[in-house]
Amino acid sequence: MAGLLPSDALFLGFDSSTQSLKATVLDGNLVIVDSESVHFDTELPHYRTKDGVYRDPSGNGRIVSPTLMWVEALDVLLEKLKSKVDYGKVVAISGSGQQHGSVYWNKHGKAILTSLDPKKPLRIQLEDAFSVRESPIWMDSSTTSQCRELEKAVGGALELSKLTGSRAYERYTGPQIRKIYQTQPDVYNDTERISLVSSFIASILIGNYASIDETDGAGMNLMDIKQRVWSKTILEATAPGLEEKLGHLAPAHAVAGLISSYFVERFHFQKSCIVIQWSGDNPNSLAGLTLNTPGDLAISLGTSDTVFGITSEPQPSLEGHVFPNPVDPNCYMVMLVYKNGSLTREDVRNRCAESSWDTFNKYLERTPSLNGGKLGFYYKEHEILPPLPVGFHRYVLENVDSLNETKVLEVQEFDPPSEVRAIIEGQFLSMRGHAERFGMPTPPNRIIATGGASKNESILKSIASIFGCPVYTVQRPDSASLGAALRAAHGWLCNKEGRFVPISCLYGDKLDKTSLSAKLAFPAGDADLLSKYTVLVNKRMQIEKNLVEKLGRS
Ligand code: 5FX
Repeated sequence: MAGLLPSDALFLGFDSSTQSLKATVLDGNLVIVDSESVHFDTELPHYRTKDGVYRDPSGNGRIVSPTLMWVEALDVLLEKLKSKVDYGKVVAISGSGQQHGSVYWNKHGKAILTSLDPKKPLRIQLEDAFSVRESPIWMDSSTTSQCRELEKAVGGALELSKLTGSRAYERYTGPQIRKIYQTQPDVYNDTERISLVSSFIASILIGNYASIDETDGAGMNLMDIKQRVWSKTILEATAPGLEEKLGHLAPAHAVAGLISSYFVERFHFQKSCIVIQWSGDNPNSLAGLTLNTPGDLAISLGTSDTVFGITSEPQPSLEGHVFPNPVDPNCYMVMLVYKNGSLTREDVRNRCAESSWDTFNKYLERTPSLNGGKLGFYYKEHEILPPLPVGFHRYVLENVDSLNETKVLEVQEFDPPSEVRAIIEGQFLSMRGHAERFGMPTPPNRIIATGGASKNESILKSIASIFGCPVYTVQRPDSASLGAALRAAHGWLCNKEGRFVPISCLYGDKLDKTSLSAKLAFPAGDADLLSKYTVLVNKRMQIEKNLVEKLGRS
């Protein structure tokens, strides 16, 4: 804006997420001009994924996705978008990838990438480029022993967190790489380069291996978060020769490379179009939501639910994650992640609300705040936070309204409307409890809600009551691809100026004229109700602690 971006230029942002590949196109005024998506299960049914993934039926927690499906999705998406968007006007591209997922290029990977034939689709050319055809993704929970080994190598979980921003998590890429090295040494030895989902698609776009960016790199348990370099101690504890397979790190606003001739010839992109480093989906959402004030929180409601904010003084702990901020090298983002997000809400909707969001919302509106003391814990997948296995747990707290010492009774089931309120209150009480414990402010200044479920007003109202702050929404729930398009514009500007430029320069005081502005959806809930929820949060955290002691992964 303010003349910093050419008015006739376009900026293209992708989001390669768990269930789909999306694209958002911004013009030089930061207004969305087009968007498109490819849904994996329905548009690429030959991969036979369910929700974009394969779950190991033996229940060992292994969850992967077919790497080639992501490639074919790019073929299909670019075809779909070409009738709507003049690719010749796109001056910069960036993207977002589900965090932590990894791709293993074999010894032919680079040669294949650098000689793509524009007459053929990508999928058939990349078929033989990988040493393993199925990529471990963020939903995987099969690497508990590798996590403990990495923590031990640096003196414990807290030490690993101080060094890398997180204790070891099963879905993190370092433990995943170690598991491949231990269980499939041939695959590991045959691997020339390891990419994250983000750097993987950037590699295809530039026709060469793209660097991993420092922000998504922090989701691997391998990077020294302060120095922003690979930690030699942890690399050695993970697998031999790993540094070479990872390549260099790069800041998120840096240029990954020029678009490859494949896309120039096949889709008529201009030769000078640059690809800005791709990053993780949550960091891109942070950018897309223009989060820039400590005290603002974002809640992203998608396949995973995440809560994040920014800080200049991170204090990594045993809970949550710290990543470099993708649009401000001087500060960090802090984040909590829940695996049981939209798919678990949908499960309750299907079981209790006639598979209808209207009925679900009617039940939510009809039941009282605090749910008469009915508290539920719903883990359809092994949960990350808290680390609990698949299972549903329901309790009734007596006298919840009077704030007296209550008796807690475990029960087998709730009536359908109470079950609906129990999952929604349960998810947000947990977010509030863990966000407070992680040092995020309470009540926050404001919450910006994004992701598919942020369209649901009944859910937003519950967030405003439980957190006691106003809730804002953005024009479009797909903040990750929007954030990627914005980062494309930001990277383009930094490159043009030859120095880092604060991202706010792009919109100045004209944010409300762009597609990035947020609007008030609900004011803060009332103070009396907030204090009752405060009591309920504490009770819930106590019950959760007991569950973790009884059933939790260490
Ligand atoms: C973040 O740490 C996560 O694991 C998830 O939010 C994934 O990024 C979802 F794609």
